[in-house]
Amino acid sequence: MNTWVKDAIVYQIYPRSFKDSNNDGIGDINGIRSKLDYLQQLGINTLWLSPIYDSPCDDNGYDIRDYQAILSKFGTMQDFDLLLEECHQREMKLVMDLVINHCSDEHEWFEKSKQSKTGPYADYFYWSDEPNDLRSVFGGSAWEYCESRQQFYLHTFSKKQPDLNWECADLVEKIEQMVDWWLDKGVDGFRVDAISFLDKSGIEAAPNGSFATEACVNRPKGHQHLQHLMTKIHSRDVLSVGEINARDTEELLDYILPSRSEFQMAIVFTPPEVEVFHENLNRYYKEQLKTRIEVQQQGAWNANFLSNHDKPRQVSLYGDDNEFWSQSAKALAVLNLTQHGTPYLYQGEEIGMTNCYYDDISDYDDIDTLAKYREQLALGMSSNDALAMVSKASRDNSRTPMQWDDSLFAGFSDAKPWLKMNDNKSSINVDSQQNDADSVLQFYKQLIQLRLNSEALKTGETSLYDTEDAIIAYQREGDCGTYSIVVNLSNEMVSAPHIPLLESAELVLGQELSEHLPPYYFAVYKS
Ligand code: TEU
Ligand code: CA
Repeated sequence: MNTWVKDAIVYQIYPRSFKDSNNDGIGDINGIRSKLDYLQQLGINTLWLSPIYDSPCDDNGYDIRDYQAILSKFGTMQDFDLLLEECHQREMKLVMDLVINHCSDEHEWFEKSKQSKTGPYADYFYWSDEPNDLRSVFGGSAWEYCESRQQFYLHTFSKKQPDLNWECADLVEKIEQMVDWWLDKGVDGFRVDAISFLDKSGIEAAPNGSFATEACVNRPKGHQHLQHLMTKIHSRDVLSVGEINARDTEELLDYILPSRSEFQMAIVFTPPEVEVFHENLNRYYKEQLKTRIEVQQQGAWNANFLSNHDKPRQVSLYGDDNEFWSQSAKALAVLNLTQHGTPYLYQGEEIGMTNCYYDDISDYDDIDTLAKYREQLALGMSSNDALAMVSKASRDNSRTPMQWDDSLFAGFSDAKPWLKMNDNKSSINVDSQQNDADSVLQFYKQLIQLRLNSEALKTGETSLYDTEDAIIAYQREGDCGTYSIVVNLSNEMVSAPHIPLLESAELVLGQELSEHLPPYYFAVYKS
């Protein structure tokens, strides 16, 4: 693995919501270019862009119509080339989002495949005369009938996202050519989307009513395809991170053990019903931490994150976006930036952006949210209850426009944004935190510098202290010393753990340990 990957601080940008440079209400590439100084001053050295390719945007770009063209609403290929050049001038890396489990039904490959059962594109997708009753992630059947071909095609996600057939050598060659084309342009790696489902051999035998994702998840040929593709990609000086559905540590290690030649690290998708609706998030988080430690002990690297474009905002999910908003945002930052592995920040987490609950379903955009809402109504739930339920886990919580200042559209745009702003933009925004020494933003800057300057926090050994539920405490040991991290991830006062090492350690961040730890207490000690 290239050393820069272990020094990376990755900042995920959801381009549609980051910064709108031409006032059409939609974020764009030139908007990102205008914020490179901000990102560099924050301490970011690597950007990951959610998809910017040409797309009908049924799933906001995760349905690609042309892998080698830029979505016109986001700008031009020339804009992209300038962004890439300006990142490199700043010694920042730029990682793209690679969506190759499926493409758009408007992609040329699908347009041609649906025209003929015998032509050169016939097998680029999964076609069936008599499909079973598999379910798609975004609701309804995972099979859609195509009049022109007189057959059904498989889509694990929306019907506008037909699954690509990785058993078709010609398709795989086309994908590898496209990947090489982006690498030749100088991009610095890929986050690879929904990549646990490439082997569809389990589909026929899948029980009726099961999700297509379950029928295809983490099967042998999927790994074989990945090893072939990723071996080529890793011949370059790149970062690779796979978005996977690992149901246990073994399935996770199958993707990230160096011996597997698949990914350098993984972002593990956790279904909302497991995380968002968990009854004790402290315990859930501690279990996650134990898995990370096991992964590290097995010799694998990992990706640390709390937020992304598919999850609610971390300060609302794990912290407290009300009484202890700032303290809990900082406590979560400590957890995200002091662990083994590459830390991933999601746009807006550095200023403590929160969930945004709309009071009308028509304000929501996300295909997944709307599908789940319809599903609940069909099950007989009232519209109010259905709205309350889906809004808690809605992916739109993390997609509200970035809050740059307290103006009408928060400095994101001069035009009405594509998605409703969060009302708290007047109090939570970059401008108001830039010159506030006690702000969440300034805290992130301090913490990022601490991490960048400490080998122990990047690659040091990790051991977990045995503490009661709300307290998460661990140490990171390296050649340059040992860091001890203590966090009270609750809104209650709790008794302090007894950690002898701290008696001779120096407080680097946070408050001195005392007999009782206040809500969302955090401390980083060095010894
Ligand atoms: O999300 C992946 C994803 O949703 C699946 O891994 C998950 O297993 C599924 O929801 C069932 O629980 C990625 C992108 O991050 C997301 O934004 C896209 O909507 C999705 O893939 C399709 O491209
Ligand atoms: Ca725009």
